[in-house]
Amino acid sequence: MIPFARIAALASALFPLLASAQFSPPPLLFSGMDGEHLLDDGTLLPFWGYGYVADGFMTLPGPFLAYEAGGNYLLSFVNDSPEGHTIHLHGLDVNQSNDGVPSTSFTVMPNAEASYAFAANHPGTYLYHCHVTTTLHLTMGMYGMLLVTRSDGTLWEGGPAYDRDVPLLFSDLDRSVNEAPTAAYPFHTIRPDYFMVNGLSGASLSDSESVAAAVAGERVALRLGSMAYAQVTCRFPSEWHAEVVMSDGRPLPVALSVEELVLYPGERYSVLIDAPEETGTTMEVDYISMVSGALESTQTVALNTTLTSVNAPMARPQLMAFPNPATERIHAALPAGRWSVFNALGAVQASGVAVEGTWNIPVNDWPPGLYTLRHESGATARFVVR
Ligand SMILES: [Cu+2]
Repeated sequence: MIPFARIAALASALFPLLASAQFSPPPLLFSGMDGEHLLDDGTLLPFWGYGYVADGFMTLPGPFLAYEAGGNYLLSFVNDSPEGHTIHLHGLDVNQSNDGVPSTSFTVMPNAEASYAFAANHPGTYLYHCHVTTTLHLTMGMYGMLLVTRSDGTLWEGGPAYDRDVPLLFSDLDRSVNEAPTAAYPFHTIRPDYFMVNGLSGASLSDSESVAAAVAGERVALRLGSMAYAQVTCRFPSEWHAEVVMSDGRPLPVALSVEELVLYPGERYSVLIDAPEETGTTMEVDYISMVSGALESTQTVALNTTLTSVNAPMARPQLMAFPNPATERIHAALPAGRWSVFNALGAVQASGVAVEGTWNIPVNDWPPGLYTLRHESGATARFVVR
């Protein structure tokens, strides 16, 4: 397999504007404080976060970013919110002025745009997050994962070859904080009560066919990172043959075969697994309170191994919404899974869970304008209502 195809596949899965063959740095991000995240029970929870300017909406977690090792990059964002924010590149070797810590570098004020320069010298798994009033801005949703990958299909120079990256970002939140952030003080009383992998929880996570997907027989690199308050313990099924090979963006001297792996807040690991023939084998993720030691939640990630080629469905399925413009109803051939429609201001206009077949919803009472339909796989379609 051409290693480049893997990076292009990853890139196209993670950012829609990079579906072309050429690997290039991610496009401009924006920060906002008016996001709405669809919870597993169908309610919408306010969040702060990051999104692509070209998309116009934010995601929780923020966009997955991928860079090719060896390059020098600028990560840019525009602050489209009423308060200052930053991006701290957690674990990357940046100089002080690009570190995103307000007191030692700079804060990006409302309506300002800024760039962070970094050299992607060490392939690995990293995180990024806002560093302004970090406890609050982080629990509100201002974080994401960043990968530095190699073009030759190995994890590091002289390291093991593999076929596919599967990023899994663990996080949690306290719903009462997201609903009333100004009442979040004192921060030591924050007690997360919603536990996520890549922003999904409960049935929306365990039923997802796009969170972890591979071709049976592939060597898969699980890119694990934790932004949770809780201690996270991953329990891998024996048929995955899980091997920890990297920690915090550096190779381990010796690969460790594991059935369990503990991640503390801010930690990252790369774990190689063999995608089994059987589809739907599951990894359990325990969230354990670091205050009380109690098990707070167990989330389930199912590995979908029904992919039949190296590119699908990592290549974003193309969504087509019709008729466009729409006046009465909008239709789309939507795969099963959660969907949202965002208006031109990035607010959720409608959301739900598609079962299968042809999806359609009424738009006759919607304000005229441009809307974006987004499926949980990351696929999007734009349409006009008038
Ligand atoms: Cu912030």
